[in-house]
Amino acid sequence: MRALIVKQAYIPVLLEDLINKKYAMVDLASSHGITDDSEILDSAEILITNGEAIVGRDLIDRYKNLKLIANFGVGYDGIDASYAASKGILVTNTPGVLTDDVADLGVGLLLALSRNIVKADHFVKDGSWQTQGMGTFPWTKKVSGSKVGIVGMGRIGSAIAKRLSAFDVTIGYCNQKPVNSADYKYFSSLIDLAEFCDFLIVCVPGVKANNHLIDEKVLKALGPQGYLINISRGSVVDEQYLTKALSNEEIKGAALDVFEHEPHVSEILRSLENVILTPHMASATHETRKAMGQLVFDNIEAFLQGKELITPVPECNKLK
Ligand code: 8YV
Repeated sequence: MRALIVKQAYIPVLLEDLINKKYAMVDLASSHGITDDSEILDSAEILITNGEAIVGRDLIDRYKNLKLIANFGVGYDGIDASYAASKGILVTNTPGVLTDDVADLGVGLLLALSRNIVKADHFVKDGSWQTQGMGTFPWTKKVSGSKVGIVGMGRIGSAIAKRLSAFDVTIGYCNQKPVNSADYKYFSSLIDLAEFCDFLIVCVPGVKANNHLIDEKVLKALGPQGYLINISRGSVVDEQYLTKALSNEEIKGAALDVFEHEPHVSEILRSLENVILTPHMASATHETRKAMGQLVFDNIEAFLQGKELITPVPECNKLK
């Protein structure tokens, strides 16, 4: 058996079908790519992974003939891309095609959180409205005209800002440096941004430098009337402190699509009234997952045909 491609983590069936029609793929998702099968380890050239999986040095070193790691997702923080590049192994991801969906969910979560839409739905469905009467559902927080802080003004942050501009909100952002094209208020300090805004939306990648970027200090600065929305990576937020801050009402509420130990979410966090939790689904629409799958496939094809990769990660530039 010639194991050309190894599936190291979950990928959707539509991508599997594209690959299986033309190539030999071994499914090692359940063991996260780990195997003792020397035939696979000696011959696999391509590893397919996703945004949540880990492809560290150990795993990379096991595969003696590895040439490409193709990531189904834009975030590739689980892949040691610098190490891969140092061994001449290319890495691709799926930027661009999921920007709209992630931004849409970010805005949807902000609206759901501020207007308490999830609880309002339960209030009607469980008969509370009928028993408690008109006007009994608690008032909520106005979005239009409020202040929004965006942490990370990259592709996704910019798409969120563009959407929210239609709500006449004042947008502030924190980024490594000001973005020239952005007509929004720049903050060099994350604490100042958190103090300024009503809603803080996290849009930075889950790289090591951003680990627990949203910590006790930032949440304290956001304050008892502030809301946090995270659609980037769980690792960016100190989830333990956030849980405490939500329990003690140090902040008003949070909407989270990503978590530190997915799919595990602590019982305390799950039991809180002031949170909306979704299962890392920001890019999970039929249209976008199809586009992501196609992009992974096109990168693989480009690689196998000796053409230029479509979306290599920046670490690969050193290989040029
Ligand atoms: C996916 C993601 O959930 O693109 C990313 O970085 O986290 C998501 O789009 C993931 O890659 C699919 O498993």
